[in-house]
Amino acid sequence: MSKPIIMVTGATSGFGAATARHFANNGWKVVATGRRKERLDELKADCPEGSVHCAQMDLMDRESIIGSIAGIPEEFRPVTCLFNNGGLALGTKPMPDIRHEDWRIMVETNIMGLVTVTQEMLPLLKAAGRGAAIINVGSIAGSFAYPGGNVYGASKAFVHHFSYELRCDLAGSDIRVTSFEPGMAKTEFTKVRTHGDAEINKTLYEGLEPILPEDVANIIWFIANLPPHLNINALELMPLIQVPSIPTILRK
Ligand code: NDP
Ligand code: 8X3
Repeated sequence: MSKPIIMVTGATSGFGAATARHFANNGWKVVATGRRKERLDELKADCPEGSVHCAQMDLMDRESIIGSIAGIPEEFRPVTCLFNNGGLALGTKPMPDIRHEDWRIMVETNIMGLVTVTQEMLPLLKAAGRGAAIINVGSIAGSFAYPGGNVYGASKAFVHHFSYELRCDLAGSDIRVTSFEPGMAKTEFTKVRTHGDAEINKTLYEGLEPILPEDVANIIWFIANLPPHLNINALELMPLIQVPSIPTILRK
């Protein structure tokens, strides 16, 4: 029997890298995408022979997405699961202390990149038939507002709602759609968000037990391998040390 195939966006780091490794080491084939070619090559070298196809892709560039998908070789088609994971936050400050350019990059990556990959991947997912799945990475930031969340949080609220819209549009097809919405996780996310502050990325998690990339890989594995008649619409995940608290009161 042919092996199932997962396409992972943002496979060069964090959730995406851990998920790509987990699937490749457990009998799936993986189409691994991202901008950093050397990291894609490292991932491929670490995984079982023939299990990974690397496709360099910039989520902010529609032509790059179309070209990468067109270049997926026959032996990595059809695709059973699309893990729409690539994305980022840029900036931690509340308005008006924001950089407009950061907002543009977040919208182009987290929103336009995700919808474009989805559209271009639909024929490959449809061809996989029963059991196909799209897993979109949202965030608790899409449900819980906080100062400095602004466009990042709004982009993840988009991911949640777009996932539900897709469920409607794909009704009657074999494709499941899940919005996966994690809270605090230790990846390179905060380094990227702070424009490269590796120190903050270390100290932020000191003394805490955040979600780890391997935790996410296990959950994506669970979702992708559910019986084909089941669909998790949304899955919100927090580490135990994070709580969904009541809205803040400002007393004068
Ligand atoms: P990382 O920074 O570790 O990984 C982000 C991945 O996204 C990288 O592989 C990066 O690849 C890719 N990416 C970013 N921009 C682009 C682009 N323009 N084109 C292609 N790929 C891109 O962070 P995480 O693993 O934490 O992030 C993964 C997802 O999880 C994101 O969508 C994030 O918003 C979400 N998330 C993270 C949480 C956290 O606390 N860490 C919590 C909730 C959600 P490359 O740079 O090589 O292109
Ligand atoms: C990342 C989670 O709370 O840092 O999506 O915005 S949070």
